[in-house]
Parts: sequence; C-alpha cells; structure tokens
Amino acid sequence: MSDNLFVALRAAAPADPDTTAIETADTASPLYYTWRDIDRATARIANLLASLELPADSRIAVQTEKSVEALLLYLAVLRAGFVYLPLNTAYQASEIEYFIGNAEPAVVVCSGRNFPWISRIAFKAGTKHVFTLNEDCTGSLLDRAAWHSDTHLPAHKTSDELAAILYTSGTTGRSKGAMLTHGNLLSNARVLHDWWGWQSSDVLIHALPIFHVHGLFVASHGALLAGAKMLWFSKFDPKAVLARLPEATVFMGVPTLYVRLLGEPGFGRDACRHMRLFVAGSAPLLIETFDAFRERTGHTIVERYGMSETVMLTSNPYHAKDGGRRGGTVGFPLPGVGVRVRDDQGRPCGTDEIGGIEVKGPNVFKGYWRMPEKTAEEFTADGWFRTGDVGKIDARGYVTIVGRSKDLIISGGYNVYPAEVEGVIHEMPGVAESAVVGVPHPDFGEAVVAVVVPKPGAALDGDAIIAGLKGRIASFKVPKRVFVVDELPRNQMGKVQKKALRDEHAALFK
Ligand code: MLC
Ligand code: AMP
Repeated sequence: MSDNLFVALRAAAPADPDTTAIETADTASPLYYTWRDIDRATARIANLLASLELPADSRIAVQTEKSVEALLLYLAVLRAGFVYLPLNTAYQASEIEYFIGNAEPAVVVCSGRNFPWISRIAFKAGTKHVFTLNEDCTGSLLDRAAWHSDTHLPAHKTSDELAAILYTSGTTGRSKGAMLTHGNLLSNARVLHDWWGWQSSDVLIHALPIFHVHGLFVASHGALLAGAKMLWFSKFDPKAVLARLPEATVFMGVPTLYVRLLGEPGFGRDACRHMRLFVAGSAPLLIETFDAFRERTGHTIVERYGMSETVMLTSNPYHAKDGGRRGGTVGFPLPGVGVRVRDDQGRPCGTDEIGGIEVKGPNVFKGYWRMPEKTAEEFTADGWFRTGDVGKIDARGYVTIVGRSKDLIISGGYNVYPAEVEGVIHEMPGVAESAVVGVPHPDFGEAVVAVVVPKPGAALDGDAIIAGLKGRIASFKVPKRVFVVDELPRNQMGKVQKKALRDEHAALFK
C-alpha cells in the first residue's frame, strides 16, 4: 500500500465528488472548486510533471502568489511523487538564488512578472524547466497541463520518502532545508484531525500564506483530510474575513491576525455564531489577546506550538474531556509525540523547571537537506530533536514556552534571524558593525530594530539604511527602525549585550 499523503487526502473526499471543496472569497466573483475538480486538475499537473521525465526525488520549487491553483500544484507534486519546495513571496533575488542553488530544483514555478529574473537564476543553477503561474489562473504551467490527461495514478511512496523541503533560517550560516516525509505530514494531520475534532461539515477560513507550515500543512491538510470546505482568501484582510465569518466553523491564524480581528468594531459573538474552533500559533499569543478574545466572542482560542522541522508538537485541548484551554501555555504534547525539557547539561528538568524543549515522534523531520553535520548537531545522542525553544512543563502536563535559546525574532508569524540582517547591513558602505534585536510591537508581536555603528568619518542615516535594505532582503526582515550610535553596549568579554538594546527600545512601539 502506498503511503503517499495525496492518496490519503483524496480518500477523505466526500462521497459526492461534486460537493464544493474550495470557494474563493476575494476574487472578483467567487470560484467554486469541487472535489472532482481537485482530482482532475492535480492529475493534469502531475501528468505534466511526469512527462518531463525528471529524476526521482526531484525538487519542485515554487514562489507564486497565493491562489487555489498554487495549492493544486502542491497536491500535484505530492501526487506525482516529487518534493515540494515552497518559497515565501517576499524573498528577493539573493535569497532565491541561495535556495535554488542549494536545493537544485528540477522545476521552478514563479509568477509571470518575476519570470525574467527568477528564470535567469534557475537556468544558471541548472534547472531545466521554469513555468509561470499567476493569481488569475494564467501562466505556462496551467497552459501546458491542459494538454495532459485528467486521470493519473498517484506515485507509490513509502512513509519515509520526502514530500517537502521547508527552508528555515539559522542562527549562524545560511538557511537549512528541513526535509519532511509523507509519514511526518500524514501522521501529524491525522493526530490533529482527531485532537481538534475535524468534521466534514466544517468550513475553514483559509487566510494564511501557503508557503509555511501553518497555512500549507496545518490548515489545508486539516480541511482536506476532513472532506471539509475551505473559504479561500488570497490574503488576510480583517474586514473581508469578518464578512464571511458567520458561514465558517474553523479559523486558524498567527497572533497578529487575532489582534487585527479584535481591532474590528463589528467583530463579536454574532459574527462567530457558527464557529467551533479558533486556533493560534507560530508565535506567542499574548495573554491579553487570549483574554480579550474570550471576552468579546465567548470563544477560547486553542493555542498550539509547531515548527518547520516537526510540524505540530503540542496543542491545548479542544475536547473538554482532555482538559481546559490554558492561556499562556501551548497545551499538551500531541498523542504519539514525545516532548521533554532538559537543562544545559542534558539533565531532565523537573516540574515547572525551565530548560530546552526537545521532541521525538513520527512528526520529526528526516534532517537538513545535504547538511548531515548540522542535522547531527541538532539531535541528542538518544535521538531527540532540540527545538531551540526554552520552556517548562507543569504538573498537569501543560507546556509553556518562556523564550528561545536561538537568536530569533518572530514578527507577525515570520522568522527573522538577526545574524542574517546584520550580515546584509554590514555589507553597506560606511557601516562598522550592527546589532539587530526584536522589540515588542502591538501588531506584529515583535518588530525588527537595528542599531548601527558607522565607520570613523562615515555619516549614516537610519532611513537610508532601511531604504537600502528593501529589495535586498524580504521586506518583513527589514528593520522598522534603525538607530545610528557611536558604540554598541558590550559586556566585559566584549560580547554585544542585546538584552540592553532590547530593554532600551522596549517602549518604541508602545
Ligand atoms: C508584512 N509586513 C511585515 C510583516 N508582514 N513586517 C513585519 N512582519 C511581518 N510579518 C510589512 C511588509 O513588509 C510591508 O512593509 C507592510 O508590512 C505591508 O505588507 P503587506 O503584505 O500588505 O502586509 P500584511 O498583508 O498586512 O501582512 C501581515 C500579515 C502577514 C500578518 C497578514 O505577515 C502574514 O500573513 N503573516 C503570517 C505568517 C505565517 O503564516 N506564519 C506561519 C509560519 S509557520 P513595507 O515597508 O514594504 O510597506 C511556523 C510554524 C508554526 O511558524 O508553528 O506554525
Ligand atoms: P518556523 O521555523 O517558522 O517553523 O518557526 C518555529 C518557531 O515558532 C518555534 O520554534 C517557536 O519558537 C515558534 N512558535 C511556534 N508556535 C508558537 C507558539 N504557539 N508560541 C510561541 N512560539 C511559537
């Protein structure tokens, strides 16, 4: 029997294939995709990919705007048995060049307007095929796929074979590609299906991007595996989401989405009258947001914790029998997932003792793409993955994240590694050194701020640095503010004291 994730998702379709699976919510007029449409469209794209006679395990790299067709492309890649490599639409040329050079994809799919520069990068790196796919269903990918049959036998896959590679930045060095298998994704989707009580009558508001774990896997797999309908938003707009909320039963978002919904005066109990589940994750949900949400809507957000390397590790309970939903915690380890907390010496921490969070289970990735040493470093001798998150487990088993040992900023649910931004600032003329930190931000949770020291005699301007960074790195990584100073605070060992900088600028956006 094949363990192809696509096969499991397709098998979950309702008995009537003409039921609507996806309805677009922010196109000029709504588009309706039935389960039969999904089957046929993914077959066509899978047949197109098969016709290219690609080597086994070929990577298919995709940087396109969010559309239903982009989701169909993902499903088609699974179906054809290749490896899906999604790329954030904010990534700029130098970032794309690295990902394509590192992953060596056989196929690249990009939007038509980016074709000139992306195809140049891809062909230079040895990629043979570059297709285009635009938000309005145009582009060479679908033009070519239209010539292919709408039936296709899904590729045979074992649970250990690769389904996707997700690049995650590193504290030092370049991004690493987390290799996720069909088994990682399917086991996690099945656990969440039960834990969150997915039903075929559910209607999911899908308003997250589909190039990261949250929108691509957790949200999409949840609805598909339940045979449930998705209301599809190409981007999150709180007013537009609010207008359709009364038809929905499930919503998933990063904390910023909840903050923005709460900013809508019309948002309240009536809009949520059919809702049964609100899930938050990817970044810490402030207790104020958790409380305000419950007060306003009568619903208690289910906060869960995940990462690219492990998909979902923990979640607050949905069913009352499993316990209450506790704000400020990320709930319990999911069934079948081992979570433990250890101190710096690798000794187990006791109840409520703070240490490094480690994880083991069928959800844990296979390793970093072509980085066996890096992979080995991140696992303990007894095979647990070190998350880089710092936390504790209480007497009832609830996990709380209290910080991160990795130097990471999470802004609006996107990860920003200070070392990467500092590296780009360092290349700018007149810069001697810089320190990048995250400070509290009411909308994004954390905002990126840089403190820069000029070279002797050089005159630097913060706004000019910001302008210079735009176009060089993804816009969400660009500092919201840059301060030019004479020197950085250092401790006696000469190490930059980032905490002092964070404290100094803590009230910047308050
Ligand atoms: C956009 N901007 C951001 C930003 N998003 N700045 C900082 N942080 C962000 N997250 C900036 C843009 O650069 C731009 O700046 C300006 O805001 C407007 O851009 P926009 O595209 O119109 O923004 P908007 O649509 O409002 O986007 C905000 C957002 C988006 C919150 C809707 O960031 C988003 O969808 N975040 C979700 C991320 C996500 O899915 N994460 C899951 C990771 S998975 P300028 O200067 O150019 O005007 C994971 C594992 C797990 O972590 O556990 O799930
Ligand atoms: P990524 O590398 O994009 O997959 O991001 C994963 C990281 O997001 C985790 O290691 C955590 O630091 C963070 N994260 C995810 N969910 C939560 C949450 N509910 N609370 C706090 N941090 C979270």
